[in-house]
Amino acid sequence: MSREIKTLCPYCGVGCGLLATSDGARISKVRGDPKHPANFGKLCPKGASVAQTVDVATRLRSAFVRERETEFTPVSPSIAIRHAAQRLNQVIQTHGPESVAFYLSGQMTTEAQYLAGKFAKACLRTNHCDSNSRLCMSSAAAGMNLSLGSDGPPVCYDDINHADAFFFIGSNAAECHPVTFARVKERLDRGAKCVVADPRKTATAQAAHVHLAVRPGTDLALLNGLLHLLRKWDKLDATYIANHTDGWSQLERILPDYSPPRVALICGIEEADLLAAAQVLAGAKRFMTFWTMGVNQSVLGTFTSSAIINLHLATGQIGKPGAGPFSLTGQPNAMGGRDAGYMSHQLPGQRFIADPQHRAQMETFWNLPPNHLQPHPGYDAVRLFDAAAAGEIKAIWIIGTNPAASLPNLKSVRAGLEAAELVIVQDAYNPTETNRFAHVLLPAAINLEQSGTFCNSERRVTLMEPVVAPPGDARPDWWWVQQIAQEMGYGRGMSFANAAAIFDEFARSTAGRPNDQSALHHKLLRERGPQQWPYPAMGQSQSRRYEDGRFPTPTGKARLLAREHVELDDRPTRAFPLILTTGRLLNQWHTRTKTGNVPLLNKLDPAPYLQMHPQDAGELGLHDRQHVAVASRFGEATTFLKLDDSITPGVCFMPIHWNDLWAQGASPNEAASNLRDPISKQPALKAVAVRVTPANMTPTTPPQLPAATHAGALR
Ligand SMILES: Nc1nc2c(c(=O)[nH]1)N[C@H]1C(S)=C(S)[C@@H](COP(=O)(O)OP(=O)(O)OC[C@H]3O[C@@H](n4cnc5c(=O)[nH]c(N)nc54)[C@H](O)[C@@H]3O)O[C@H]1N2
Ligand SMILES: Nc1nc2c(c(=O)[nH]1)N[C@H]1C(S)=C(S)[C@@H](COP(=O)(O)OP(=O)(O)OC[C@H]3O[C@@H](n4cnc5c(=O)[nH]c(N)nc54)[C@H](O)[C@@H]3O)O[C@H]1N2
Ligand code: SF4
Ligand SMILES: [Mo]
Repeated sequence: MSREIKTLCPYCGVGCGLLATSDGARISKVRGDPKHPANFGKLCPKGASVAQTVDVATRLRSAFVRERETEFTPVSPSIAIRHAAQRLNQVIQTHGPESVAFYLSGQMTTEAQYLAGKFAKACLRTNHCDSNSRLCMSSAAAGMNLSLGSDGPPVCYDDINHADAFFFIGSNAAECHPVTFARVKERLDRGAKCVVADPRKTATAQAAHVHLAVRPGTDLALLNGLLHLLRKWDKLDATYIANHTDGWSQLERILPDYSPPRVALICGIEEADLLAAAQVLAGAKRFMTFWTMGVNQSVLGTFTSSAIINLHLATGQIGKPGAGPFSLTGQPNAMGGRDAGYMSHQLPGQRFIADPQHRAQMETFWNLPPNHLQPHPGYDAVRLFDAAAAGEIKAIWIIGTNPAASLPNLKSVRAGLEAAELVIVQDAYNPTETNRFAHVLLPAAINLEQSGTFCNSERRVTLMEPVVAPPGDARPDWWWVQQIAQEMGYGRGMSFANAAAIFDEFARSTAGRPNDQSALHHKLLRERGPQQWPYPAMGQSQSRRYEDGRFPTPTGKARLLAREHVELDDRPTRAFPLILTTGRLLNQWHTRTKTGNVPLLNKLDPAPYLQMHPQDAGELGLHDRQHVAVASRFGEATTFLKLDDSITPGVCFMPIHWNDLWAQGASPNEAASNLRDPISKQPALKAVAVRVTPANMTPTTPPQLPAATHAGALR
């Protein structure tokens, strides 16, 4: 008998609720949940077609093991678990616990993120446990922590209904957060105003009243320039500044350097456009600023995030309906992961490894002896693979991410994966660029096949219910972690009956913290529907933070931070005259393991390319659809040329979705910069100086695993 079950879209951080109809074996229909506050029934093409990614030929249905150089052999879950546990124990005995690293993902459930982090940091005692949030939101998180005293956006989706101006900076929300953008679009249709800062005339920019086609890496100058104008026009909120912030005098001191002519010059925009943008903000009763990777993935990502927050603090545009800085969440559960402490400098409940009090609190919570937790933050994602290449990290366990495609510095990533004695990859699909490096390959259940929670962009926790059973031997991510932990002898503290029990422990760990969700549990979420944290509210509003003007900093005030623009190291030179930026397309998801299975999505966004202005192509003697090599001082990628005058001359763009499985060397990350933000350690994936020349590109045939019906696998 068919039933309609409540679950969640597995793609972006908008976190749309889904209703999936299934007879338990097959999903016959998916529609948007009309009651879910993230989407009220709406879905974008990815969410609407998600049923076509479940029972597909590329699902990983069995565990595999591979001894060095030999072929993959299908094995039963119990053999895989025993093998992984033995090999991990061997590595730890020979090289110590800190030779083991974990690389986790914002696409795992909070339960799996929490359990994997606990296993690494509390059981094994290695802090080398990072996640792909390092590539995604670590600058935004660092900016929010520094400026506001806590991670997590202050606003909610409903604020969109109360704002009369919107500023998108480094965000192509029309393609990357389409359902949220549709809400903004409705407001624009009724007269609200919109400014977009992006070097490309994206779908988002096309909806804007003012499009600032900034030179990559100049957003900080732009933001200081806007604040300069708002101050000059007497649009600041002196009372709010005085009562609720620290640092105004230092910030005020740097503003005169950001005069309109200078800012226009730095950003490569017209002064009139800068003034028009400032007028939109000055004329708004309430405005919201959305930012994502165009800001975060830069050496200035943390500073620029703080500069966005400055704009809101100085104008008092925060803590009230329709106002506030909104860092949109990339992955569906990146917020849950940061709440669960899945980065190498974090512990659960927005605690930090480097803080002795926070370590002591978690030692008590986890029943560990004092000083059990390692006191130093572990390696970030990039350093972790470098350390593997250098022979320091000997075992890497990768869950729900595809680093051999998505990290910069790919040569080092591959070298690290080759050099490691033990690579465990837990993925739901095969092939991927990373799977071929595995010694142990574990088949994961996806989120339509398990119960667990995701926390979306507006801090809303939704429970997903299993719609169909996982195929073959696939199991939830937390289950694999728990089984291997128990096999290694960590029974205590790693014996949960189900995802709900893990959630309960995670939720308790947040009690009294800024992201308190200690009163949430699966049953409540099932009965009352998705909820925002803080929960319990403790007298605060759940939908909007900081309404009382108090911030979780030592002084109770938010920090205005004076951050100066500096020129990027990767400026164009004679040898590398263009700036390459990278990003997303509406109908593809990251490395395409899911969206690659959906015919309609592949018809809409079929192939990789390098987007270039015809004027640049003319000067370089290149023509449309030609194969080209894109070389930087770090490496070289190959792709097709696509001429398009919606991009700023001097800048070119490659989507990130097509990597080695498409064609050897197709990933833009072959040429990515290895520079990083010094505070958040976030890689500067949005700007690298390149040269583009004619080349040849050869398609790859994907590597195959031997067929394994789970019944036939080695037991
Ligand atoms: N369809 C789809 N949606 C997705 C995803 C997906 O794979 N596909 N992934 C999800 C994830 S994990 C994330 S993190 C988000 C990312 O969401 P976004 O950040 O909106 O997406 P990107 O395309 O990475 O980058 C946004 C824009 O930054 C611009 N940009 C580049 N350099 C600069 C700069 O220096 N300054 C400014 N102002 N802009 C710049 C680029 O031209 C690009 O249009 O999307 C999420 N949603
Ligand atoms: N040049 C450049 N590089 C970038 C970016 C950019 O803008 N430019 N963006 C960066 C950002 S923001 C991000 S978030 C990353 C994304 O990069 P990745 O995280 O590497 O991308 P995905 O393709 O989403 O990888 C997820 C993997 O997990 C698998 N999977 C899916 N569901 C499950 C599950 O439930 N369990 C398990 N175990 N596996 C599952 C998928 O098959 C896939 O192999 O890329 C980063 N890299
Ligand atoms: S907007 Fe994001 S969460 Fe919503 S359906 Fe599309 S991909 Fe899924
Ligand atoms: Mo991301």
